[in-house]
Amino acid sequence: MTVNLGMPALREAADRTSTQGSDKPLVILVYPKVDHEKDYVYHWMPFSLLTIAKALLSEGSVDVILFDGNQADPAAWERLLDEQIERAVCIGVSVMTGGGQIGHALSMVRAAKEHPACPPVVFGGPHVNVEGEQTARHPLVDAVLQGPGQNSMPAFVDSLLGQLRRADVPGLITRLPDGELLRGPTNPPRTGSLGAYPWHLLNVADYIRDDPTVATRTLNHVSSQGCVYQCQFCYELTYQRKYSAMAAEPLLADVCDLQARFGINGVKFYDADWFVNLRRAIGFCEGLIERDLGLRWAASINPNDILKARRAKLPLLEKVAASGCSRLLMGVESGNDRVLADVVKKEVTRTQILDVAGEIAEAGILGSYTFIVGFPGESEVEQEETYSLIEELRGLTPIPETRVHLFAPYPGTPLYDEALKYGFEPPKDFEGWSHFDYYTSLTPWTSQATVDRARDQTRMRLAPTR
Ligand code: B12
Repeated sequence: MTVNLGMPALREAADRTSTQGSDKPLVILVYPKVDHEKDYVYHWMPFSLLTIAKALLSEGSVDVILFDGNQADPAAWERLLDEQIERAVCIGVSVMTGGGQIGHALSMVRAAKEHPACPPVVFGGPHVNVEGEQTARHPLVDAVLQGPGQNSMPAFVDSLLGQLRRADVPGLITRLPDGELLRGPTNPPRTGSLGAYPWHLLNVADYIRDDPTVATRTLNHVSSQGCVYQCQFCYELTYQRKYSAMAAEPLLADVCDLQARFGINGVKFYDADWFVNLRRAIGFCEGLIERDLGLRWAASINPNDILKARRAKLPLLEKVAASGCSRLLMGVESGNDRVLADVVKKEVTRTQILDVAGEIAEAGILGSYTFIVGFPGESEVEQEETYSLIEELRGLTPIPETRVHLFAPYPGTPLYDEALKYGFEPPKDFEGWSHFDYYTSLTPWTSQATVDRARDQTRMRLAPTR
């Protein structure tokens, strides 16, 4: 949903930055719009930028404005530029591969560069982390920062303020006048410093959703970065950032704070895998039960987390259910054991998947299972096994959600290289990645029939359950 941000709303946005009268240099952080399937309403808070803003603000030397292209339109961007660009020391733009985000980012940067006072524009985010050099070569991009922005962005700003040499900015790649690339030192994969975000930079109320699988006033949250599993299609593997998570107590404090400030009654976690640390998970559940906040929540889980909890004799799902968790999202990927073991490296079998899904249903939690069809080299018989697994899972109560994705080769992942061998032709430049539309077939071996069937087998709960 695009909210047309009129003048009063923009004024409110300016107030949120608390920058009036401030003579500090300004950093403008931008999360460009993501294009979605029709009727998609879940435009969540840009945690990438909140994390970076928190690091910048903690140094105390700059002001920050955060502009979310999913909430405000191009006219609001123009107005922001007119009002603030003179004071800006740089514009930081976050992009992931696909979803049209790169195209929207470039339009916004083009508009900014029409202002004579436009400061350097620096790109970061998941796409940049894997295609840094290609991005840095685009004429509208002044620099890129690879890796966690909480490390690199404050250093980049210091370099613009003359307090650090450019060559010392971690993760930097920038074009020199002779066309050569200057590179800073490697940005350590250390992340951390999540939580207690500078919420005042956003109008948080705009992000609260009535989510039929969680609660009427649900807000998203990201409480960890990185993952410990090896799924061969996943970007996390490539990025190789060290897994780092907020401990249970500060996370509970964050949730309580959000409830007190914004009256939320649900939290949906978008961590790659919220359950990597089982003791943290149980600590969080116990804390919620103790505080009795009346909150419902949802998160992502790897089937191995449940198997690990069993081996460690931890009452994981019991606590999870008792604490108000209404939905668990699990990437199952395939119903075929060869694909699971050799292609995806999921580290579980079909039998184990059925087993853990049964346990989730018994705990009364809605399972939401995602699958991928069209892996390079996957046979029709193997795909049939995915659909038969979906049928078996649908026999559970509560009836799980199922979503079938088409395999999309994301750059940097092991299966991307495999896809190239099978004839996938990648976009040739930075701009080309913008048209990488994951809802359509991206690979030459995926037929329209495969696409249609995947869509047909995608069944999500769209109507409120209460
Ligand atoms: C929330 C989310 C979304 C939200 C968008 C958020 C929003 N505000 O609306 C929605 C649901 C819209 C979304 C959609 C998609 N997403 Co998404 N999404 C995520 C998710 C789950 C969390 C992102 C997040 O907040 N992370 C936490 C923050 C703190 O970390 P971060 O984003 O990595 O940011 C850090 C660095 O990258 C860097 N950084 C980021 N931006 C910037 C900017 C600057 C200037 C600098 C210096 C640094 C920097 O610093 C940050 C702090 O450390 C991630 C997976 C994950 N858990 O990270 C996937 C992820 C970002 N999505 C991904 C993808 C591919 C998509 C889709 C394009 C397709 C899909 N399969 O889902 C779709 C778009 C659908 C379409 N139409 O095609 C991939 C991106 C891979 C890639 N190579 O780009 C990820 C990584 C999932 C994965 N594991 O593969 N997504």
